Amino acid sequence: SMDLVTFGESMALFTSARTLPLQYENQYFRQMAGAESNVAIGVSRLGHSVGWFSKLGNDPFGEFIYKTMQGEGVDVSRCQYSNEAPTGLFFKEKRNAGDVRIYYYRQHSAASMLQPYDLDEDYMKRARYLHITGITPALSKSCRETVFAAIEIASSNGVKIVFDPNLRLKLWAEDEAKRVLSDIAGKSDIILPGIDEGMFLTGENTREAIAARLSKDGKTVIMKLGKEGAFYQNANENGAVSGFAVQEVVDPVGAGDGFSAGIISGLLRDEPLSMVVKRANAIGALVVGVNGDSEGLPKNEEVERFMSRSSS
Ligand code: CKP
Ligand code: MG
Repeated sequence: SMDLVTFGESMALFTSARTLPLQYENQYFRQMAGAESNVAIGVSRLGHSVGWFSKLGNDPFGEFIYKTMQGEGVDVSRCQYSNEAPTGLFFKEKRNAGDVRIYYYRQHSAASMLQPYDLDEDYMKRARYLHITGITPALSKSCRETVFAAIEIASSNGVKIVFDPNLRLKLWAEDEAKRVLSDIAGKSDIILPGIDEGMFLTGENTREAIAARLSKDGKTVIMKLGKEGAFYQNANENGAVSGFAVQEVVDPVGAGDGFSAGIISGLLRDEPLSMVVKRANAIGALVVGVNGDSEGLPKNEEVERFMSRSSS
């Protein structure tokens, strides 16, 4: 049985080799993207057992993703290839260090064809945690149904659900996103919104008010505040945990997923919540210092070293 199971769309990521508008770029580095696979890689590097699956195109990029996940020590036994549709693509444009823009080529991708039938209930119900992001339900109707089917399996078998809203307004309409993401939040045990996502979901605009709303019914909310750190709340406690100083933000994409990986790892280790959040902050800070969505995800030794050398 797995410490964590997660699923969703991973893509071949093409990062502009230079800092200039994408329409003028003709050289790219191929990397990998996907919030759920980022979290899977992060949690695996921190020493836990992780199962991740998707539906990949039966094409070179699908094989690249599959082998990368396998190489990270993630269980890919439930991952499938489809002959019906290709692996999705994703391009990153660098206008300048602080302005990284993204472009999706993922409509009608293989992953968007995930359906509830693809879930292995026996496999999922034995996990300790299920990680879900708000990207998957935005991909298609069948993906949305798959998310709700997975939630049902988890909640009827005592698997704790960790939910990252990951609001992507490039993928769906605002009102629909609000309705579906609120619905998923209501069925989750641990919610990891950014402050903007917290405002979007609750209509509140202070961290305390957002956290109070989202932590109702025994939930734990851990809200990301960027370089300021995070604010957490559950029925028993709340508090702010300051972030770590970052030398240089090389690439902000993937920081949230690094944070999620840190939270899940800390919860698996049964650490006190303030410590869990502090480690997650450290991991987020380490990820933004490295180019790529998942390349900067650390192993435990590196987290310890970073935390002992930095002041927060
Ligand atoms: O919120 P984050 O910056 O951590 O999320 C990044 C990921 O899955 C990235 O890998 C990208 O492919 C995506 O979010 C997405 O679909 O937007
Ligand atoms: Mg995010």
